[in-house]
Amino acid sequence: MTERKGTAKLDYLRKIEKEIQQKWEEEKMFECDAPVEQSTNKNKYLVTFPYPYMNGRLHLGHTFCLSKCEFAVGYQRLKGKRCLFPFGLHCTGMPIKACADKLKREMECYGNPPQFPDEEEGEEENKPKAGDEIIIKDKSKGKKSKAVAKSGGAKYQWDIMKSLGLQDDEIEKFADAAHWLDYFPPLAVEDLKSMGVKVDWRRSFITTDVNPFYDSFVRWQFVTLKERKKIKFGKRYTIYSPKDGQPCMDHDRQTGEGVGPQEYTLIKMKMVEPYPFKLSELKGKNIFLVAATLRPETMFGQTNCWVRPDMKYIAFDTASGDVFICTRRSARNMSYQGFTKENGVVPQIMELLGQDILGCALSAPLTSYKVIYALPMLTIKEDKGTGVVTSVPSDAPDDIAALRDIKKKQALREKYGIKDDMVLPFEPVPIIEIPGFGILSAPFVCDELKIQSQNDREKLAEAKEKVYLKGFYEGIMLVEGFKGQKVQDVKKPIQKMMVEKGEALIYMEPEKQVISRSSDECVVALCDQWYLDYGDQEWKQQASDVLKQMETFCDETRKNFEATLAWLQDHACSRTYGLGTRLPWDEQWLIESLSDSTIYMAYYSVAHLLQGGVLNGQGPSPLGIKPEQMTRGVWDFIFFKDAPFPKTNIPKESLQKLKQEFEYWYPVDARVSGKDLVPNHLSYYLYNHVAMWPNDSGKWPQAVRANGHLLLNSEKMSKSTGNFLTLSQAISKFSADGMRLALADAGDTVEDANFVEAMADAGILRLYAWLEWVKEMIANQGSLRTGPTDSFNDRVFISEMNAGIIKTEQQYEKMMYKEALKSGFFEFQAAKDKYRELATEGMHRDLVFQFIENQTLLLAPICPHLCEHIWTLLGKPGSLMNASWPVAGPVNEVLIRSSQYLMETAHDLRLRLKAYMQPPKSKVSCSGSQSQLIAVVVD
Ligand code: A2H
Repeated sequence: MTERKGTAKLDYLRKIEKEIQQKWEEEKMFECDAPVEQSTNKNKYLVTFPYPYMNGRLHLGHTFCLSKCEFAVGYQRLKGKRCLFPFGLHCTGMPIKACADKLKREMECYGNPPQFPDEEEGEEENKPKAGDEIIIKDKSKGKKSKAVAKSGGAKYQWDIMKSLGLQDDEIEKFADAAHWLDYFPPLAVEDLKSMGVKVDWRRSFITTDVNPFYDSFVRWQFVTLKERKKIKFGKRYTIYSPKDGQPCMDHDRQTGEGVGPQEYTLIKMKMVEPYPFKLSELKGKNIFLVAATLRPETMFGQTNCWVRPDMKYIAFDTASGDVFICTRRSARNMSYQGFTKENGVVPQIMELLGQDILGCALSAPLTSYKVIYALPMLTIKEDKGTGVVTSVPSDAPDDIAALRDIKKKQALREKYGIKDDMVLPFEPVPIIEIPGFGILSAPFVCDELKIQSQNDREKLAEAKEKVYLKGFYEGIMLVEGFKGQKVQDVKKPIQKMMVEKGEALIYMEPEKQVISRSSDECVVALCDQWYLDYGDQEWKQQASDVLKQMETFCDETRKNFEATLAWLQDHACSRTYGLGTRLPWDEQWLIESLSDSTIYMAYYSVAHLLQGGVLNGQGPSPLGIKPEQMTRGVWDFIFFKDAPFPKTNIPKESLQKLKQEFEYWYPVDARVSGKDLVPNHLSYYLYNHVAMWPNDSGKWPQAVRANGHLLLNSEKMSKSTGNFLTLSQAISKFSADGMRLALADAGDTVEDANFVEAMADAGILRLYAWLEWVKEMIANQGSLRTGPTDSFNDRVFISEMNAGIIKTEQQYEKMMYKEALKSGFFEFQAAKDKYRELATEGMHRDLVFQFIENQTLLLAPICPHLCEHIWTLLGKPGSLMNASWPVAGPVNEVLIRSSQYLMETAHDLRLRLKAYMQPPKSKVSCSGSQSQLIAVVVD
C-alpha cells in the first residue's frame, strides 16, 4: 500500500461529510412512509441488501455490494420515485454462539485473561493437541460438551477478539452470546451512517427471539409454510458436524461450500476363517471388509479386494453384531447413519494396518469366484470411501493396472506375503460390453494407452475418464439375469437386490471434505429433521415462474438460477444449537439462518410501526401494539390481500396503516447481493415468496442483481494476509465520497470487481479539485462571458452536456455504475475542460453554471456529500436529495463529431510540428516530415 501523503484535502472532505450527514439526520431525509392517499400508480422503489451477519464489523466486501443499492436509491430519488432502502442485521445461526462458547472454554482452560501456553516451550503435556477431542464442562448447562482443540492456523478466539481492537476486560463479556447482539449491530449502523447511506433507520432490526416482533413474524411465516405443506419431517441424510451436534449448512462452513452427501454402495466382503493372526481374538464372529463402490452393477466381476498395507484401519462392532473393517473416518460417518448401536459412537475393537489383513480369504457377493483375497494396492486414498476397495479389473483401469502389477512381480507378492494361488488364477471376467471397447473395457483401454503400472497416474486418469462415462451411458450387461440391459437401467435394481439380501448397505459421506466454522470435519448423518421441500415439483415450477418474470441484469445470473432450481432438494431448516426463532410447533428446534431470512423484506414495511425505533424491537411501539397481539390472524391481515379482519383489540386504523405500508412498498423492486448467494439464499427467496403469495404475483421479487467478489488492489481480500479493509477504515482513509467513487469504479459485472486504493486516492484529489473549481467560478462569475450562447464552442459544449446526461441516465437505469461514473463524471469533466481550453472567446457564464448543476446531479448518487455541499454553494433552495434528474436538451451529433475531428487534427498537427521543430536525425526523415506537414495543412 502506498504511503499516505498530507491529509488536509481528505480532512476537509470528511468535515463536509459529517456536517451534511448531520443535516440529513436532522431533516429525517431518508425516512419514508407510504403516502396516505394511495393511487394505483405507485411510482416507488424498494431496494434491499441481504442483512449482514453481526459477528464483526462491516468490511469493504459488504460495502461494495450494498453500494449498488445505495447508488440505485440515489438515482431513483432523482427520477422522482419515493424510495425506501431498509437495512436489517442478522444474528441467527451458529457462529456467534460458537465464538462465545469458545471464549468461555478458553477462559475455563487458561484463566481470565487467559495465559495461553507458549507454543515453543514444550508444555505439550497439558495442552490439548490439534484434533484431539477434549471434554470440557459447560457450566451454564451443566452438561459435557466436546470440543476439538485448535489446529494449525486457527487462532484462539481471545486473540481474534484482540485483533479487533478489544481490551481484555471487554473481551470477557463476549463469552455471552447476547453481548454480541448488543455490541456489533450499533457499530454497523454507525459505520453505515458515516458512509451516508440513504437508509430509513427506523425500520432496522436484529433477528432471533431477542426481538419479539421479528420472532413473531418468523413464527407466522413458518406456521403458514407448514400448513401449506412446504415443511416436512423425517430422517434425511445431511452434512452434519458432530462437534456442533447439528447439521452444518453452507453458512456454517469454513470449507466445502455447496458440498452435499455422496452415496456409495457398501459391499460386504465376508472374511473366511481362519482369520489372520491379528484378528484371532475375533474367532467365531462374522467379520466383513466393507468396500465403498459407485458401481454396484460390476460386482459380478470382482476378482479380489484391495487394501493399502501401510494404512490404518479399525475393526468395530456394528448394531447387527457383525464386525466391520474400514478406516476410522468412514466408521465415524457410518456411526451417524445407523450402523452402530449408539448414534455417533464407534465401538472400536482394535486398530490394525492393511498389512495385517493382506492375503485373507473373502467371500463377496455376486462374483463367480467362490473365494477372493485381500491384495495390496498402494494408491488407495485415506480420505475417500472406506479405504477398502473392491477390485473389478474388467471395468476399472485402476484395478487391472494393480492386478497386472501383482501378477507380474513375484517380488511384490513376496514382500507382502501373498501366495501365488491368491493372484495367478484370477482373470478379469467379462460382464459389460462397451461399443468400441469390447467386453473387457479396462484392459482394452489400458493396453491402448500403454499403461505400465498402477503408478501411471496421468494415463490412468485418462483411461478412467474414457471408460466410465461411456460405460454408464452405452454399456450393455452380459451377465445372466441382466443380459442385454443398459448399465444405467440396472445400477439401482442391482444395488437394491444386494441390500435386500444383506450383502450390501447404503453408505454416505461428504463428496468433498467439509469443515465447519468450529473446525470440525463434518460427516453425513441420518438426522431427524424438519426440512423445506424445495425438491417438490410443483413448488419448483412456481419458483421458476417467478424467475421468468424477474430481471436479472445479466444472462449468467439467470443461468445460475436455472441450474440451482434444477437440482435444489430438501433443505433442513431446524437446528439444535445457535441463535434464532424456535419452531412454533416443536420448540426444541431453532430455525436456521437461511430459512428465517427469505421474506423478511415484508417485515421492513411495518417494522418501524411495531418496534419503536430500537434494533431489538423492545421499545414502545408507536402504534401501542404489544408483541403478543401479533397473532396469526393479525399478520395474515397485514400481508394477505383477502384475509378477513382478525379478532383483535388492536384498533382498526392501526391495522389498516400496517397493511397499507406493506401494500405500498411491496414488491421488492431490486435485491442486490453477491453471486455466491444465488444457489442458496436468493433461490430460497424466490421459493418462499411464491409459497407465501401464491396467487398474488404482484408481491413477487422484481429484480435480483448478483455482484462478483471484490478484490482489493487486485488481490483477494483476506484478514490473514492483511489485504483487508473494514468500512470504517476505508472511510477514514478515503472519506465517504472518495471510497464511494472507487467503489463505483470497481466494476459491475458478475466477474470479480477491483477496489484500487490508488484510484481512491486520486478520487479524493479529483473531487477536491472539482470543488475548488466550482468555488473559483462562483467567486469570478462576474468575469465570465454573457450574452448569446451561440458560438461554435458553446454549441458543442451544450450538445456534449446533453449527450452526457442521456448516456449517464442509461447507465444508471442498467445499474452500471462504473460506466455511469465514466460518462457522468470523467467524460463530463473532460467536455468542460475542452470547452475551457478551446473557447478563446471565454466560457459563457450560463453554460458554466448549467454545467456545475448538471455535474452535481449526475454525480449525486455516487458522491452525495460533496454534491450536496456544492448544491448549497450554488444557492439552491432545499436539499439536493429532493432535486430532480436534469432534462437533456437536443444533441447535435454532427456538431460533436466535427468538434472531435478538430480536436484530433489539432492534436496531430501539434505532434507533427513538434517533430518538425526537432533537429533532424537524417536528411530523409527531415524532408519526409516536412512534406507530410504540408499535406495535412492543405488537406
Ligand atoms: B469403484 P470417487 Cl468397476 N481410494 O468400484 C481410491 N479409490 C477408491 C477409494 C479409495 N479410498 N474408495 C473407493 N475407490 C474407488 C468399482 C468401480 C469403481 C468400477 C469402475 C469405476 C469405479 C470397482 N473398483 O470408480 O472418487 C471405487 O472403485 C469410478 C471412480 O468417489 C469406487 O467405485 O468417484 C470409486 O473409486 C469411488 O470414486
